[in-house]
Amino acid sequence: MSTLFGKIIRREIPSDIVYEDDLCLAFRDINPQAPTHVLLIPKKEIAGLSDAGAEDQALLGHMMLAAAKVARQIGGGGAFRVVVNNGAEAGQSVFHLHLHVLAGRPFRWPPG
Ligand code: DGP
Repeated sequence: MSTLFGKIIRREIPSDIVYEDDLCLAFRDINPQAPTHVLLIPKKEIAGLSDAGAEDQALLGHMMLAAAKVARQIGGGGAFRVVVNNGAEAGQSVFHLHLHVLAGRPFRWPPG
């Protein structure tokens, strides 16, 4: 089922896109939790990480490398955090798989 991130991929709603390749798209989060807060999504519509299958192995690896590339390019060159919320109880609100790429401030552990 298509979500609003599907609409962002198809340019049906605007977003501040910072990276794109044939498999994924990255754009700034509308509600940033850090000076740099980018969402990296696969163009393939996968609802969440637990819905990915063995056929998505290369895609998921590609996304991790793309997240690091985005963090290097716009994250200021310092530390960064990558987060996947999987399921409503873990904080997922948009059911199209996405990596949160956060940078530009110190991060605490454990996360809330
Ligand atoms: P999550 O809660 O992990 O499912 O993260 C969803 C994120 O999506 C949340 O941080 C806010 C962001 N978001 C929701 N709607 C939009 C939108 O229309 N545009 C952009 N750029 N981000 C959005």
